[in-house]
Amino acid sequence: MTDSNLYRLFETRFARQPDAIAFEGPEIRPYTFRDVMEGSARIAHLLASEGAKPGDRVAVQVGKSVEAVLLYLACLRAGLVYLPLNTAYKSAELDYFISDSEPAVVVCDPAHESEVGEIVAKAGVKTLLTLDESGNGTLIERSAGLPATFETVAREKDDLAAILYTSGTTGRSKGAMLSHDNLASNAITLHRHWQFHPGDVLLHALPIFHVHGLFVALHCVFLAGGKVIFLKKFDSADVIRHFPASTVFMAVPTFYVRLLADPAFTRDACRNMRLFTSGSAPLLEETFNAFTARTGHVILERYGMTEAGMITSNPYDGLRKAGTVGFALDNEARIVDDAGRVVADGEIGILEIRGPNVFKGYWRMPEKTAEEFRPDGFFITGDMTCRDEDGYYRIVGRAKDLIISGGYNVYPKEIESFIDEIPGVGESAVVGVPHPDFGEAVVAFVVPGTDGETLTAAEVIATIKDKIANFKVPKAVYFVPELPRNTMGKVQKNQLRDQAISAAKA
Ligand code: MLC
Ligand code: AMP
Repeated sequence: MTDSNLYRLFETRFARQPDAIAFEGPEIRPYTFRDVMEGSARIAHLLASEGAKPGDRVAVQVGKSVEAVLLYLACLRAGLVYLPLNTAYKSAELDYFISDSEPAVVVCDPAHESEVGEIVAKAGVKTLLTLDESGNGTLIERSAGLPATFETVAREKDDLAAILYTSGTTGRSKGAMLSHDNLASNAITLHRHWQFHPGDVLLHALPIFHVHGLFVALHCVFLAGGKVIFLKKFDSADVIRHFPASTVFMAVPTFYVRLLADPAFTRDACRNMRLFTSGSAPLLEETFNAFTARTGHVILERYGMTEAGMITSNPYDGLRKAGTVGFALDNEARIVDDAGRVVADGEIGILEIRGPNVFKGYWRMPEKTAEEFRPDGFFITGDMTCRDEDGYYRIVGRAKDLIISGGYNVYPKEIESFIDEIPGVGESAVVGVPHPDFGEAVVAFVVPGTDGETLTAAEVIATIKDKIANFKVPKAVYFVPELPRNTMGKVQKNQLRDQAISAAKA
């Protein structure tokens, strides 16, 4: 069997320069590639000694630290399936992810140990370990004395490397299963396409529990053997301070909006940069143009999703067109109409893709998986797309009822079901409206029930804030006597969106 373990690919680069710096940053000590290899080996030993076997899941909800990255690499090495969870998720959300994925090990922040402990006990998970944002916790204490080498477990191409939950249009989140080859093929493609090289310094300000910050950013720099300047979170002033020592920056559009609002963000600050990429949400043309005017750099916009990593990208050499996401990467792409026929250039349809980067299906949801694939193996992205006369793809909308706020996905159905449970609520509808910072913001419309005359917007917000991740909480709640419906009884969300935009202006 040829070994397709993704870590092997990284290790060839790490081992070439063990004493070079892999990670550094204002809030962390420097880590060499030797530290990365040895630290991940120790954690792999600990996980294996806890009885976690290849194919078992390791669910992780921890703050951003290099140790969290080492934990990810340790899972790859031990053949375990890494399952990162957004730190904003609350108990009810966590409960679902843990009971659905049945992990062998859960790693959480020590501050949440008792509440996660209850969930873990209920789900029958054997091992709970802790890791805080400074890289301390039982995960590190208990692995510290273990051997610094580990025989990386051989994996086949289709063996799972990670499961990332994406919310479902029907409310229940779905675990996208990503194989070693899904991740490796995409990493190799991006490394080549974006011309990564050993001298690269990636300024990393994204969270590391989603595809963008974890796979896209880190895999490119790992394959290059470059260095990461590791920031705990995005802050304009910090980022600007570190640009002169960096060459590459990957961002969601909100980062660029915030940078442009800061007068300290200048052409001079970007003097050593070679690449700025944008994705996870649409980049407004005005942001794209303002960025070029300010810095002289042209943002490279790319498009992707959890289920497939990066799908299209503007060219590294060649015209990067505002409002487009460039050309298909190493996957096939076609745009089809409702009847499944390929549309002509310039016409809008749904983008479908097929290739080595496309995931293996949703965890324990064969029907959902089947619904989202065509018989010939193309995956239906749900993104409304058109291809222009030069072959560039434009994402023009979404067929799926999805809001993307600051790069995070919010599915209205999930929020509506939480709101509907509040006493005094008759029914609700959630829509996304344009937001200057987050691109889109979540707002809710509530029809009070018979017992809901005194219910207030503040009460609705406060009630669901306890239950769901903060970024999903509506920024505004409007009360209406009824929801606008078409003759089929379907809620007319476009009308609600217009209503919310007018209300915000008033
Ligand atoms: C934070 N808040 C948000 C929010 N982020 N509200 C809506 N949308 C968001 N994205 C809320 C908080 O709940 C809080 O509310 C208030 O804003 C301030 O919180 P904060 O923690 O101080 O915010 P901040 O740190 O400034 O975070 C904003 C951000 C962050 C843009 C830096 O959201 C972020 O890092 N986004 C990146 C998301 C990402 O990596 N996506 C990649 C997905 S992968 P309150 O009420 O408590 O005050 C993918 C595939 C692909 O999509 O193609 O890449
Ligand atoms: P996620 O489920 O978090 O992986 O989000 C994937 C979705 O983000 C895609 O299906 C798109 O709707 C959206 N997306 C990602 N990149 C872009 C982009 N550059 N422009 C527009 N939408 C994007």
